Amino acid sequence: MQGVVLQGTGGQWQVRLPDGTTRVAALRGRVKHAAIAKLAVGDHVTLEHDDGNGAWAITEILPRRSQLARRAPTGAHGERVVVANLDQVVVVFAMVKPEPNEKMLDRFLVIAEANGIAARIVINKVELAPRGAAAARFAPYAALGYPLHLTSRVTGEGLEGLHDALRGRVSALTGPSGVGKSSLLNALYPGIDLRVGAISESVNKGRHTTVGALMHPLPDGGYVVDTPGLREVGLWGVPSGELDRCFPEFVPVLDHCRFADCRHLAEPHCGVRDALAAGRVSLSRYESYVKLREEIAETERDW
Ligand SMILES: Nc1nc2c(ncn2[C@@H]2O[C@H](COP(=O)(O)OP(=O)(O)OP(=O)(O)O)[C@@H](O)[C@H]2O)c(=O)[nH]1
Ligand SMILES: [Mg+2]
Ligand SMILES: [Zn+2]
Repeated sequence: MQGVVLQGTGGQWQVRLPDGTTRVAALRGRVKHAAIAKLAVGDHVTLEHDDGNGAWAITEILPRRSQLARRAPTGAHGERVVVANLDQVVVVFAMVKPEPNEKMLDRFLVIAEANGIAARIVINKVELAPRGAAAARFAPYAALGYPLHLTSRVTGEGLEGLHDALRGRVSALTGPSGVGKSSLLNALYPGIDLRVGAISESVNKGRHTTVGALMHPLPDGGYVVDTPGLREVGLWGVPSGELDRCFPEFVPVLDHCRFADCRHLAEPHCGVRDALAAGRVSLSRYESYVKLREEIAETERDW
């Protein structure tokens, strides 16, 4: 029997079967040693009923199509997978209350790009800003190829498009507190009460085992992943030399750089800086690159 891991705490994993029911299962001894640090929410697993004690055991982890990993807790080695088999990262900001932050947006987009996961952008509370303001401000991101949803929980604008984008996919919703992530999900799925954020906090509280993420099945197919850890995922494991590839508008000009290992900071004959001077790369995005590059340089040695 196969299922999807919805959550895990202290070696007990909640696994959802194709019929929608869930079982609590533990890793079988033989799998355990190799896989204990690797099994993650979102994994597809095979389950067996142990004849001896009637418990369910996870006997196999099926190959992943993607994963988000973060640095292991202090004192432990390597990385921890936060969520497996994610189809997309949905970055949510509000037009006002709180104000959107492009630097933070760029950070989330880079995390998605670095992990080979598609990203889309939701700008909520658009009814609080002058008409057209959100579209104008975020048009550069749409031009980069990131699907852009302008939504309002109050007027219902954009909700249908967002619903279509979530249907049948495994999505991680992320973004600052108060932008309306829970409100949007509750509007799209009445009665489901996802409490994105709230659930993870209460589950984490008072326990020493870190809950990487929680998967919520959606009534019309797909899952929404609540990833308190997306911030911690950060830029862990992104080599500084690969950061430029996480900016889609840099990619076409990278082979214009004279040096193969160009950092695009002060080197002469740099394709990225030429594109910046020509207005084909925005200053805001370039600044994000420089800032993230510095951040990686500080932590890279610890990997
Ligand atoms: N005006 C307006 N207010 C909204 C809209 N969507 C949500 N809100 C309000 O914004 C506040 C925060 O919404 P939440 O859904 O709790 O925000 P969240 O992103 O889930 O926040 P955290 O759980 O803290 O991460 C609430 O008071 C909502 O009623 C909207 O489209 N327009
Ligand atoms: Mg919330
Ligand atoms: Zn360069």
